[in-house]
Amino acid sequence: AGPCALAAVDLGATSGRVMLGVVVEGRIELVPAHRFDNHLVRVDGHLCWDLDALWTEIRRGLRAAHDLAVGRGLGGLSAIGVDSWAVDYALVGPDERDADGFPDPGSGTRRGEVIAYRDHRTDGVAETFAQQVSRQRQYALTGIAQQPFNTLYQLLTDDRVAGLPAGSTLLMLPDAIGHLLTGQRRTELTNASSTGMLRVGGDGWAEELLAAAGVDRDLLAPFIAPGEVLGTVRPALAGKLGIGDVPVIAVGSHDTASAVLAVPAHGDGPVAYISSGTWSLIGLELPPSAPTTEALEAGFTHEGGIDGTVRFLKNVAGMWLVSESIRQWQDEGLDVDLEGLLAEAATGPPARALIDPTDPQFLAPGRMADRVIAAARPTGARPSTPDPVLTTPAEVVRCLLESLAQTYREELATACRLAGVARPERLYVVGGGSQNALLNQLTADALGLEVVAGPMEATALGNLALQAAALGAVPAGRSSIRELVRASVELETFQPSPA
Ligand code: LRH
Repeated sequence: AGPCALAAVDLGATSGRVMLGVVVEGRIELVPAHRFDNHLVRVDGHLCWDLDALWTEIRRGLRAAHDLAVGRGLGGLSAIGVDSWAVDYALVGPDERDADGFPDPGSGTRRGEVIAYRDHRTDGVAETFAQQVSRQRQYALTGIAQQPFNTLYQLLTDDRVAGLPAGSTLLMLPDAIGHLLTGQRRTELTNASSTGMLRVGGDGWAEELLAAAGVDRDLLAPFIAPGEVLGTVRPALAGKLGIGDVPVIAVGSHDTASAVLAVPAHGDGPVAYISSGTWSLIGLELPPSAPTTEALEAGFTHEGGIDGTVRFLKNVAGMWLVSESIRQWQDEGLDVDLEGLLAEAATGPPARALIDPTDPQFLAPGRMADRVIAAARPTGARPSTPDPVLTTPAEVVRCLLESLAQTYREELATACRLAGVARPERLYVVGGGSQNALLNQLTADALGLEVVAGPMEATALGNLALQAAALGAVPAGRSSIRELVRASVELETFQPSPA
């Protein structure tokens, strides 16, 4: 097949991007078409995402990607795929009808804001719901870790749902963008698993949970599997963007599903990875298995992946801890940035104190550095060090990175023990956080394992690679997609220090 041009819409909690992927001779060349900021906004007392602003940037990005493709003599885009963070959703009203009663797909408007998963509205909801359906029963049904922000718990507090007119739909964020693009309403399966309402294995909704939570089945759109065509860009929109009738392909729309697809691993054995960004998602890619009580207690989840795989992983607060701390210092007028702090932390002494990055107290935004300093406990060697043991921003950053590395060591060991798999030979770190050389080295040292870092744009690459496979531009299947990834990117390897 000749070269083809694909666009990945890839939304992260702090930034979004539209990437052009040019597939040629077994490689994907990644060309940034448009990057934009994303951040939480407060509306009516809730933390929300500004979907209107994101939609404006997405359209700009698609036009830019199309222009880049044309500039390369590729004629335009052959497909588009969308991924974002999981669990959050839009409520979309029914489509308008014309004078003859025919619906106009894509005309249904959003009802209210997209409330963000870090909002306080779900405080205590999971605990209350567990009195109705036990934690064990929920876990046996879905295999999903009971985090406060699961879509199920968000829905339980969402008083807007009761007032929705017939024909309204809950669309997960990438599905809502798919609806804006094509007018089609579908629920992509990898992201559906993040709701905490899908049966483990992904063969349908856990009806028992829907009934217990009072979730109306009609609110949920039919499923679509990654690799299937969602639809074609609506003619009016395609006309405005000047991009023609481009198909939108469902990808692993949960960003972590796309990221793990782009892990540059060889072979079929269990792959150990960290998808490192706002969160550090650490775990194993496994065949499906029944969720166990031990895994529930250890906080591990079974997210639905590509090719029927399961992402058996734990959510560890990742670069969020660092970026939120930096936001506090900058608000206080300190002249600090990530690059400078990492350089200082790398040459500074080892951390004198550590925190637990899985502690839910770090979920909410605001005054992160203060919370870290208050929570930090002196490391074993100096238990009597008086508080506070962290004083400078670089010390806080060093504490956060060492805390992450220690947590990775514990959680990977737990994952292997629970899954009954041997300790892996190496750990793959993908995503924006894989650029953090200090963290990679600390991780290699803490685990005593080789760390392979990259690709940085794993979510976009996984998104593009699945589109390419769906179009037949590259062979389908995880191992050929990973071969394509390896041929497309430069990786860096970190060996554990001899000491
Ligand atoms: C990472 C991520 C993660 C989810 C969280 C809500 O972006 O999708 O996999 O747990 O956001």
